[in-house]
Amino acid sequence: MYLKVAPEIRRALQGGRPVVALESTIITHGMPYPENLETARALESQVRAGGAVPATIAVMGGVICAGLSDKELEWLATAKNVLKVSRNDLPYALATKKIGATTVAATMICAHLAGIKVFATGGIGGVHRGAEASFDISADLEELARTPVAVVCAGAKALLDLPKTLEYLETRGVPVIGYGTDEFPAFWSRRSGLKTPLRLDTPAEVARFLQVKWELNLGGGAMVCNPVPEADEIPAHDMRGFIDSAVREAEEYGIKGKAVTPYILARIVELSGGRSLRSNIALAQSNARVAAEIAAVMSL
Ligand code: PSU
Ligand code: MN
Repeated sequence: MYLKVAPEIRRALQGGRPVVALESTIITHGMPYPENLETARALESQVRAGGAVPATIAVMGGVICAGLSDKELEWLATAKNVLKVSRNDLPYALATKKIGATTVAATMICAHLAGIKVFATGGIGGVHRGAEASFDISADLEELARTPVAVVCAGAKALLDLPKTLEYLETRGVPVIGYGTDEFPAFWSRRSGLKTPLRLDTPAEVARFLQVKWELNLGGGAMVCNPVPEADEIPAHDMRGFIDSAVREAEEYGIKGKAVTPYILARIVELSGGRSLRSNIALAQSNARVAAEIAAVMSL
């Protein structure tokens, strides 16, 4: 009723062909223009190159749109005052017919409504540093525990408290899979010093794992952690200074709630002279490709 699925995607889903969902908050709140638009297009191309149909998801005119035209992508990438929509504000964006970009949590919900099982993004939200005082824990984690969609990402953004993020995921029963790695990737960096609880090495292994999980009716999704390609990574020790400064500033300026992550990401792009942005773009593309390969095996 509140869902509009683009014809190409509807046909693919009906024919049992692979589809990969893509989020829109990365476009509106995660990257500056014009890199955001270039990335949105590049992610769709990567999904196609991997053998699947891309479904970028956003809320417009009171409906959830699964699959955006190039004009709509361009419009989102340049629009001001787009809502960042998570589970809590999805009905608000629909009821008021506002333009909303979906976060990982909201994209999972919408993908599930549309019947899409695999979703690619850059990095998920998680437990923020200082969460013991601020209680700032991304709704992405609860969604992973609840909604049966596999999220291919480069781990959680390293501006977060990664050990606490892993603990939270474990408590909520979310499988965290290192894709071809034993280590939990730290978004811009391949290494975090933390182990991933599980490891799988091929799209077929991930597809089989998901089949078993969902046949068991365990509920919830899974996190497939694909480290940033070596050529595009920024070693953790190069990132540390930028992250610390950006997190400290966000605190000093009293940035709160859903504004925290976009603020810190944008500051890190500035502080790193654009280096973090290039790495973010590359890792998101790599994730889109892997997600397509997994979706392709799943529909065999
Ligand atoms: N990954 C990126 N860039 C982003 C995000 C993820 O590479 O901008 C967004 C996602 O939409 C994610 C959100 O769901 O940041 C997390 O926000 P919060 O910490 O407020 O839950
Ligand atoms: Mn938050």
